[in-house]
Amino acid sequence: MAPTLDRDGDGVVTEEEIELAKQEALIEKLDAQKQLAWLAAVSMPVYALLPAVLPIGVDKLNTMAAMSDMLFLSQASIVGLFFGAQAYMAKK
Ligand SMILES: [Ca+2]
Repeated sequence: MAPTLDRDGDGVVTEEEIELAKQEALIEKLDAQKQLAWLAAVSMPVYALLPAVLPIGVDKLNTMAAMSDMLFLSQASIVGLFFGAQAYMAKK
């Protein structure tokens, strides 16, 4: 069955039930953003340590090195934007 806004099953969707659904949607969105920021933050050291633990040839190392600038810049941007948004929303 599809999820419904009518939580207590009385057949009526009240203002509180709508508000509750909105808050849950917001929390879900913030959780997803937090996961994304974590993934971005963790991927940087993992990417940096990969050549140390994996037997990677020089050719592939050169390719990884060429990609690392943009990758780190974009991942750091995601992390920075996440914390920037957190600070902005805390001020509001
Ligand atoms: Ca209800």
